[in-house]
Amino acid sequence: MNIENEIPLSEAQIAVHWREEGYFSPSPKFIGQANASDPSILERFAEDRFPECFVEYAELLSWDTYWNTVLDTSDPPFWKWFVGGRLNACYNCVDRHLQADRNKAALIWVPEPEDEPTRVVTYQELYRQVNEFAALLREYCGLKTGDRVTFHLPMVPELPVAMLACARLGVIHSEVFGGFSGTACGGRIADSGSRVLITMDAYQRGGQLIDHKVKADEAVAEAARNGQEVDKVLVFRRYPDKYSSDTPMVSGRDVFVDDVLPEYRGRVVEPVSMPAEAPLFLMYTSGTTGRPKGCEHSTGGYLAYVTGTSKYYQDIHPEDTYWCCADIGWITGHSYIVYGPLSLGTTSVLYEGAPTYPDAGRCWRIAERLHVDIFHTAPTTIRMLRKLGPDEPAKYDYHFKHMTTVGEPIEPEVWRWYHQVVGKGEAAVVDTWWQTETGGFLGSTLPALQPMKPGSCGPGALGIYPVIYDEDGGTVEPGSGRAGNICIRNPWPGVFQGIWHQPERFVDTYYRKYCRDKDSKDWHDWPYFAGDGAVQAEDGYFRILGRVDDVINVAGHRLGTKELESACLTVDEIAEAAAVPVVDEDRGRVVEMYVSLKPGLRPGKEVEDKVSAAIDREIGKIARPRHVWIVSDMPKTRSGKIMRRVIAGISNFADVGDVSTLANPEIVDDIRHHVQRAK
Ligand code: 6R9
Repeated sequence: MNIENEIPLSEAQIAVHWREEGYFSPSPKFIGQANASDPSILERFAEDRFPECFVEYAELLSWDTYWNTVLDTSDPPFWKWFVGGRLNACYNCVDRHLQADRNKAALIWVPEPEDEPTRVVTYQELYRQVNEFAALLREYCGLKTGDRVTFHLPMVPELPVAMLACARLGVIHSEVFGGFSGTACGGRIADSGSRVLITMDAYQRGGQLIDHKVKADEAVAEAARNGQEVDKVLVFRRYPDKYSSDTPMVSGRDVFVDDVLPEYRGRVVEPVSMPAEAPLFLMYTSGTTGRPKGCEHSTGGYLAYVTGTSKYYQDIHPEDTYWCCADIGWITGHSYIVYGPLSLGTTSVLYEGAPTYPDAGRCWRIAERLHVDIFHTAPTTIRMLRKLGPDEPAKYDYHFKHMTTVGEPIEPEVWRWYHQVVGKGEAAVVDTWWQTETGGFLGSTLPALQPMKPGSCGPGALGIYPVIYDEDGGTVEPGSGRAGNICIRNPWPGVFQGIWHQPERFVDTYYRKYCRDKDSKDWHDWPYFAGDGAVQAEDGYFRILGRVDDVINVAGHRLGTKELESACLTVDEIAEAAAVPVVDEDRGRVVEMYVSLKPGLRPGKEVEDKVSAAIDREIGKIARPRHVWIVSDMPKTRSGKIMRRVIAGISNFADVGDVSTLANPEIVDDIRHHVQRAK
């Protein structure tokens, strides 16, 4: 099947355009205590200080050996940061805090059921657990520096423990979001070449104990179909001494962690001193074409970048109680639940369940009880909380000094509710624009120094120089009101090092489009193409409009249209499929699937259900389409390419653009009639 858009379909094209908003300033109290309150920081990170400015971030870490080169640009665009330096990420997140803060909470885990006790993991306890688990990984699993291991873990403290244990050994972890299906996990196991899978029997979500072990069996089978054998599956138990899954353990392969861990009790494993450029982890994300990409993040540059941005943008101090209400299975959780906050020695809260379970007051009760003072979440959660309990925050006695949003554009109206009602008018708000690939924030406001503007993420972060280019590489000037492709002109320490074992795809996807000279060793010739549409106001603030490629951002999760379409094609009856983004009040965007059937078959609810089930199986329930439309044919170009732009226009009640070049223009009215009447 030939699916391509003549003119690429893009979220940015269906973006809702907001008017420019006014500024908001944080309180003098916030400014008085902020980590970045001296405007000289902006000069220290000015363009003429690049790349040395980032030494300021690197100096927040403890190094075994200092670097000799801050930035090596000899092999563009494979930038290397802090070359010659050596460090261990686990040491930086755990060991170095022991002397002063041994008995301080590193993690506070809140299980979903409110009658289950909260678990506090002090830095000393984290040190013990990480060491014992590292010993198990090394001796029981035979893992060594450079090996990959896949996790398919929900939001439990075992996840950061496992991440840090890998980091201690220099083993590359690859966590697959718990909500993804076993099949999706299996594909990632195979791609990364992991022979160990770490999972859990079950977890609580939305009031249910969900069987998770079943997905491990599917994952191992899928990995095997792709040529990768998994010889060990480590299973954590959600409840001690009890197996909470109906799925049998496979003898010789599956083992309960708490059956083997006692052997490693009290063991201490020396942190392995890793080169700054050694990969720390892989994080898979959806791309324009083909299978998900394993984004590879470095140890030194990444850790320096997330530590620096956690300190200055989220204003994390060691004495804060910080809660990022997101899942560690996404980049946000890696950077801003685990590595950034722990590197700064703060207390990071982990919540297992749904933010609205059992009611819209749950988050505010957690905040009140734990004295959370920094809160971080995504617009989709904010919209949901606002809808279900607009007046709930006022009922609870908590006080945030700072709040963050991430993952998708936030509507100014929703922003104002977040600021006034959730933040009680006291909290500074930062809207942070960035990506799995970028490791940390790219666009945001420094909370005490740059005023907030609802709907805009802000200017480039410290040391980041974004620019908007048009399709031909011309610069779109600030204040012109024109949208274009947002790019970053310079490298930065948090940028990913590559796509796991696909260097060409890495260069093609992110650097080819605006590269000025492929033989150049000068970073100025290699802007990073982010794949987002944006406009820049006169004041330099950016407004992100959405993806310009074939990726749909649903409630902050990236889904590739190709992945969705391939899942549909696993259903026998389906001849062709097209996925389009549709603007949705609660989730930002949702997916609608258009499918056509093989000749002679009749449309019906049964086929629609099969399509939804196939997406659940291949990707996971988060990708489930809002609607499956069965159409008699797809709008196509004369060369047979499906025009998603036209379908997206219909689904969004928007202009479908010029259809005169279609091979079958009459189908447009047919589909419009069918779909718009039913909506
Ligand atoms: C961190 C994360 C990345 C895509 C990105 C963009 C969208 C993220 C945003 C935002 C508007 C923000 N995005 N933050 N859009 N405002 N503050 O979300 O990573 O899952 O890789 O998604 O999300 O479209 O390209 P990831």
